Amino acid sequence: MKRRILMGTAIAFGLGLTTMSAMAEPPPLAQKERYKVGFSQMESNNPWRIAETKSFHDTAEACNWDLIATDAAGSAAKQVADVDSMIAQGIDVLFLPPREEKPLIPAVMKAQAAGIPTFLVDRSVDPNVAKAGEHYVSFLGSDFIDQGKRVAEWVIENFEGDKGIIVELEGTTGSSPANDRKSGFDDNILKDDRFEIVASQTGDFARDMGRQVMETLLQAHPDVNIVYAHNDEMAIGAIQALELAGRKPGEDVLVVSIDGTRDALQAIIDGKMGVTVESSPFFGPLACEIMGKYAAGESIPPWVKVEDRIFTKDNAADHIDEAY
Ligand code: GYE
Repeated sequence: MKRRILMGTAIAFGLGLTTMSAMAEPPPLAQKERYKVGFSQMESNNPWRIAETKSFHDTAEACNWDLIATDAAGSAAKQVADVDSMIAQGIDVLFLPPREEKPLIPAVMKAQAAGIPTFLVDRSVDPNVAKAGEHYVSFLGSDFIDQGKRVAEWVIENFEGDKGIIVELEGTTGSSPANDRKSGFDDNILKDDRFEIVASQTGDFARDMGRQVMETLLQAHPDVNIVYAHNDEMAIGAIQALELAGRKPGEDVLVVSIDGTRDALQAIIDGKMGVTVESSPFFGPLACEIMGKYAAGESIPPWVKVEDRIFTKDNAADHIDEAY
């Protein structure tokens, strides 16, 4: 008898789950005076990440948050564990920049199962597995394909040589900005047959690795005259490698990238870098606004797109004081 009841429960529970997953939707957020907010940072090895974390801390007071912020130190596995620990601490809402597209999906799913609404910030997850409006509420961030496209268009317009020999420094393998900044750039630059990409390798979005990879690639491709880096940190690393090899960035090599850090704007002012398309790290205020709307029952689009500016020698000096 007891066994039968248990079995019945199991069947009903199983059915419940099937119906639930067919109509998956992100958990709601109650309207409250004060929220316990989780922010799971992936690493803190560059000024962009530090500016983003600071933006969340700066927002906490204005937005009435008790903020729990963690740092996964560059490990996707630790980032998943950090989210687990935040769930155990009873956060009301999760802001997650997933280091890589696939390994962070379990974190999104676990938060959903625990009834915690998740907003992805700055990077996304694989859209074939986890979906906005179902497993998480929304992705707040830039259009990375467009960023890569805008760099390509700028190079097509401003490169003065006959033949552009390009080395590409990719971001973290398996991350959404690395995937999309590559396709956005490659698809557009290769429409112009003056250009050839002779090497494309990851520098993990890090300055030091960008420098090391550039050193190696320079030996194999001494004729390179354009470097496209997926972020400013790797661009600065590449500039160091070029200078060490006796090259003159800005004169015999055009260096272009994405972000808008202080060092990149300074490199543009100094004539060593051509362009950086903005990718803003200041997500705190947007996070506060969108979470408030969600709690108030407003419908949130699956992608809250951030508009990006472009920095060149024409405006870098006007913006360096607000850079990070
Ligand atoms: O460009 C880079 C950072 O995910 C948009 O990650 C972000 C990128 C940003 O480490 O500097």
